[in-house]
Amino acid sequence: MASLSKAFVVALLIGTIAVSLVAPAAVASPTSPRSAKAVSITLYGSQSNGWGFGPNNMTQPGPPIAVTTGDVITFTLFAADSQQHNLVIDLNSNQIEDTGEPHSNTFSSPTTSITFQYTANVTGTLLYICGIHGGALMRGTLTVSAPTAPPTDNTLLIIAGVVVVVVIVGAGAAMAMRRRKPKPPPNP
Ligand SMILES: [Cu+2]
Repeated sequence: MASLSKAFVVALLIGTIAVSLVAPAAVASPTSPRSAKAVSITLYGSQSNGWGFGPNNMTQPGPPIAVTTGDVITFTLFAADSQQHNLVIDLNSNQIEDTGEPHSNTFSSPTTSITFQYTANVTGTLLYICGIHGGALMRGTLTVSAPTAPPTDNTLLIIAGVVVVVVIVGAGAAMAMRRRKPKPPPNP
């Protein structure tokens, strides 16, 4: 009987080791940081027509832009009307460029672009505007949404649990079979 309970303890140990090996990986996977996405947006600006993704579809307000917090946006900027503009991330949505708000250099060419990179680290509904002409003439919404949590992957934990159950059931079955084993025939 002592050897049987020993077998059971060994089975439990194996199961425990299996769980301890697998569980940290299962717990770690959902917390791994989401990698930032690169987003490319081309904007054409015009004092009289607002903003557009192309030179022939500018509107005021311009097209809404939606990204996820942490995304790195690269704006490619043209001035459809050959006037001087700049692109401002209007963090407080007051439609004017405030000190400290991210902004591009000025641009004035309908054919030669400049680029402006902005990492969307402010979550919320913001505006993009022209700092020279103001949001009253040139603006659009920039929606920055918090990333949704990835679904928790419990596959490894489930596998570990199954391993434990199989080991325990197997040990129990082995014990039951040993108990049922008939006594050896008496020596003649
Ligand atoms: Cu402008």
